[in-house]
Amino acid sequence: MADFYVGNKEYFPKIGKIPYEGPESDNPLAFKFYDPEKKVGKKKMKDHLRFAVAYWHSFCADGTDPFGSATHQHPWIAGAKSPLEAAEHKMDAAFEFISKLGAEFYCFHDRDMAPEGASPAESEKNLVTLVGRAKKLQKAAGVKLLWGTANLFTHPRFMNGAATNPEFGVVALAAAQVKAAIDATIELGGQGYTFWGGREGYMSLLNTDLKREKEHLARFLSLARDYARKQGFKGVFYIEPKPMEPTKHQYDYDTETVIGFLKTNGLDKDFRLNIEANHAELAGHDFVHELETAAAAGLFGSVDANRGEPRNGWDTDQFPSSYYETAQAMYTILNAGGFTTGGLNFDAKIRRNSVDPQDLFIAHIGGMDAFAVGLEIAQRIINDGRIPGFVKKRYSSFGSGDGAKFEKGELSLEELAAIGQSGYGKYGLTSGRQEYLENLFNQYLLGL
Ligand code: XLS
Ligand code: NI
Ligand code: NI
Repeated sequence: MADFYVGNKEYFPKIGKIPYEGPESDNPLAFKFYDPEKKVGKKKMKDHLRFAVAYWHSFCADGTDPFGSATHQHPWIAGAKSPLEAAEHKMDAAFEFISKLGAEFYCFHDRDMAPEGASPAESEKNLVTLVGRAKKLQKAAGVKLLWGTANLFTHPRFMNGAATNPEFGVVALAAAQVKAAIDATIELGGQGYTFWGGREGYMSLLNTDLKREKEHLARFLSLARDYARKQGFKGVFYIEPKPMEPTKHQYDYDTETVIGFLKTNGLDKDFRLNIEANHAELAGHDFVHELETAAAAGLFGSVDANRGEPRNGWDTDQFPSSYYETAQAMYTILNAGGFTTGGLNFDAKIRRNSVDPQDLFIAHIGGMDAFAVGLEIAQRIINDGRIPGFVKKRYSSFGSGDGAKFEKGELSLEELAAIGQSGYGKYGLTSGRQEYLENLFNQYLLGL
């Protein structure tokens, strides 16, 4: 068990590689359902699920909340002589954790990995140094980068926004940061690059030119896309919708809003959606609604896997645990063809009072098990065919004859009206059978 680490020092010495032990196991540090090599449908579990660890929550967050100070003692911080050295230790711990957990991917913000310097040039130099280390550790740990991003919300200079800041100078500074973060993502072989518009929105319309800010956002994203493509980036750009927090209103409110924005600005060829469960909830939607909406537009990309606390109105970022939700999500994802460049990124944090080193492992194990269960249920629903068959049949009147003509745009409103009148009294009272389908879903949930 000992000596299993990839950096210069072992930071989780009491914990070895997390094994799969099956549903009967009472070992909290083992998978009960996530069996990476197990085949589900045509692919292995690990290739369906493409789990990623979020650098920021797992290795940077320390339990601080608006009412209290840090509770998590990170052993990798102690003894470091400079912020850069602390970042190196943190990185060693991160890759040790990810490889012990057996996740294939990770995601990061520039500032999670490397400290801000005294100038943009120094910040970039710090990032380049840490990226060099990450490249080696990725190889040693067998871990890949799902996506990178720039933190354009923590520093005070971004208090009025980044790409949508009313001061041009700040927009330009944000560009310097994004350029460096794109370079880092390319260098690390990242399969995606994410934009989450933390402060791209407004606190009050009394001081905001909304039209101009949205145009600036579109311009900024286009420039970033063009730069990355010029540098040879082949991956996917993601927008991660969230309705609010920290702003009163974020321009990337929800999936439907982002689809409209991307299409309006000609960005829908390069950008897809990165959907976060907790953000869906804050927007007043089910997680599966957001997934289905993105998939319907052909713009589904990736997932920030977490859950909210339905009675709270903020981004609690808890680890996913509901089989009902993971099954619904995986059913939609499988129907959309599964992940290509995307994956399930645990944008989730352990609670402030989860202070044991093993809590971080246990949280991820639970999240991975929950999605493994969801995947198996979803595959069961597809194999059995009753639910998809029901939906297909429900729309079968569009499969031929006048219904098919309507779909192809071959009927005028007059023709449609005449067909309607001739069929009067024959249609409309077909049961949607929602309760039957919900009961079926519950049976699949129990594996019956
Ligand atoms: C915050 C977001 C953030 C993004 C990455 O609410 O979820 O963590 O995923 O910037
Ligand atoms: Ni997120
Ligand atoms: Ni979030």
